[in-house]
Amino acid sequence: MKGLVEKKNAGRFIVSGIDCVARGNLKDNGIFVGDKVEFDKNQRIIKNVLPRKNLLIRPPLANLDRLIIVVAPVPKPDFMLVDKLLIFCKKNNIKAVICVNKSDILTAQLREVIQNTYSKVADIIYVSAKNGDVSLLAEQINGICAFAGQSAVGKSSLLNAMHGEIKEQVGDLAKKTLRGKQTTRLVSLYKFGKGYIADTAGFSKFDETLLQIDERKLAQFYPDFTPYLGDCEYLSCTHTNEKKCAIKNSAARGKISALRYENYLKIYQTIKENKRYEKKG
Ligand SMILES: Nc1nc2c(ncn2[C@@H]2O[C@H](COP(=O)(O)OP(=O)(O)O)[C@@H](O)[C@H]2O)c(=O)[nH]1
Ligand SMILES: [Mg+2]
Ligand SMILES: [Zn+2]
Repeated sequence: MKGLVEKKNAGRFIVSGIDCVARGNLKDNGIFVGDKVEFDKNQRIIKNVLPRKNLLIRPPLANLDRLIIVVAPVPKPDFMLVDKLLIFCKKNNIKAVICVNKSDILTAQLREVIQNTYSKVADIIYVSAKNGDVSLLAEQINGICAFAGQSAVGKSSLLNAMHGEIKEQVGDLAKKTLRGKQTTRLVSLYKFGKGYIADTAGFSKFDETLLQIDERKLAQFYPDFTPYLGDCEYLSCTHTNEKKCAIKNSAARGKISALRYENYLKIYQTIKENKRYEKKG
């Protein structure tokens, strides 16, 4: 039968609630939390790993479906981080959801900035862990989900607030573990609503994903640029300083968010410089 690897520790795996080991010909380090596997329930043996939609290195996690990118009025949003996470999601076939927490102190102005910047790029939801206003977030938990975002935006608070929201399903959800008190690098999946939440310290290595992207293909990871890409004068347009660049001109006319475009230019340069450095070094 088929199951999901929910936990992994020292050669043992929890597959859909059942303690298993891997069949002899399967290497333990080739099976990841999030893997869908074929296993023998009675013998408690994993027989086969099914094809993955993605595999992340840090955190070590397979088949991530959704990344909840949390931002808040305080600390001041780091839109560059959001943009990088969005590229990471696009590259790895992960659905991105922007979750604006601390709605209780959100100004109309910041709300407008967030809408103008991201409404064409990701689903945006507004919640408040403080007010227990988290039902929109709970509804978003579908498939394998993880949280990302700056420190102190309220990720732990949101998980705790949702804990109350979905009472009947959380028997398995260890509150303490989700608070990030775990010292190991191991990831576990916790059943939550219609899906799972990956209990992970964060996405420390997503910058490496950016380096795997050719800077000349970077614009392909910007869904908000897509409608205009065909209008650049040159097929090989880098969308940086070409005169008749539809992306640059759309950003100047406000059809594309100026903030998104500025960050695109910075990320483009970073990738390019890092590559030059790698070649030299
Ligand atoms: N005003 C307000 N404060 C919040 C909200 N959610 C969390 N906080 C506060 O933000 C701070 C950081 O929260 P925490 O959950 O530890 O953030 P994390 O680092 O992302 O896990 C704490 O002082 C929380 O009380 C909210 O919805 N509204
Ligand atoms: Mg936390
Ligand atoms: Zn262009």
